[in-house]
Amino acid sequence: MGKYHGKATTVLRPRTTKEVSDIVKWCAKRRIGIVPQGGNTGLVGGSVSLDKEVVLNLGAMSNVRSFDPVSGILVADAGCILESLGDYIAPHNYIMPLDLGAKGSCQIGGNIATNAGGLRLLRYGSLHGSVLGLEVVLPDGTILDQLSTLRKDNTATHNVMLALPRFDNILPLFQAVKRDLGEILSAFEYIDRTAYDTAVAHGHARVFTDEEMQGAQCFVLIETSGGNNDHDEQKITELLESLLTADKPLVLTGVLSQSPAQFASLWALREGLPEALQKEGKPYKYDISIPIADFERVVDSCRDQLKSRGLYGDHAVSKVVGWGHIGDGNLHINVIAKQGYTPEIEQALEPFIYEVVSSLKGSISAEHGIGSMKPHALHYSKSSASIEWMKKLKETFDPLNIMNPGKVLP
Ligand code: AKG
Repeated sequence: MGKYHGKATTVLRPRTTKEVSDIVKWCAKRRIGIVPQGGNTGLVGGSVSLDKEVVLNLGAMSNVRSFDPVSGILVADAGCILESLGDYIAPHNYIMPLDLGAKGSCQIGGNIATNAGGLRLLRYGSLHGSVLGLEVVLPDGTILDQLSTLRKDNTATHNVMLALPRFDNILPLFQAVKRDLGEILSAFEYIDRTAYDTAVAHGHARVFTDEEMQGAQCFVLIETSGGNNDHDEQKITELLESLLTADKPLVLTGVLSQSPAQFASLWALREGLPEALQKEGKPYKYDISIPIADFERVVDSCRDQLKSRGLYGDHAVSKVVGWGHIGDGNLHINVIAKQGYTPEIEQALEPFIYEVVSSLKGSISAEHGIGSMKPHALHYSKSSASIEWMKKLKETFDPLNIMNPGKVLP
């Protein structure tokens, strides 16, 4: 994003837990701040040194320690890349219970540290629910070994992309899909029209013909992951048929992937949204949770807010787009500043967006975390009592405040 600029002069890349512990002990003794860093794919400046702290990069710790194909328990170093872990267990018919666009670079330690949400939260729940144990180096250098073990899953995946004539159809559609697919539904992703058009403009394969696109206001990408391929395929095919032949159809049209390549291509469009938008300018990113029914209205209100300040147009903000995970009420808003970040645009957006979120009793950080971007705004979605207890917890583990100072807490 080019938005956060680290000030570290030193990056350390330990290869073992013992080396991490030695580094932390050494820093604790001298009260040197440490910024733990995984794949550096975060969007809120959480893994960037704000004031010359040492960066402790886990990339050189990338061994799988063990995998038990019967229980499905995987024990891996913090620096293992999410996608590599997926590749490692795939021959045993397993998948990781987490998927996100950054999977080719992000690391499992960072995923767990931030409790990353991603595309399959709907099916597998919060990542922390899949973590059986951790080996942790505490801020005084002590190694806390709490590794233990997990469960089994074999999956068959399919996906379908649907074009909708209006946003208001999303909620009844989500209800119908949940009813018809039940437990095999693993993702239900929303993409607004501008986001879809941007992805196609930057090279993603178009899913619908020009004719089908007429009147399409938004899109939904649905994925199933069940245990029986024939059964799952039948269910998703029947779902599509019933949606297309309904008396009052909720969708204009839909495309069911017919091959692994097409399955991947539908996901590539969805996962490629951040990169496509980045090609158009500097993105202001808001990762919020609000009631699903308000997704479109909130994106529109951001655009109106910029227009009211004369900041909408090629001279300032060229696009305001929304997409997200319907199942979790998680909306990603990207505001594209064509000529770069400016204080005027930031002041128009903040605290405006945080106030809107607060009025809807939502969260200012659905899955990206607080990092260094949002500590000042934490009070919009956490009570002062919660913040006080968060501070007490932090003090308990890290009394010297050397672990990632300046992040999360105001
Ligand atoms: C997603 O696409 O699901 C993300 O978490 C990225 C959101 C963004 O780039 O604003």
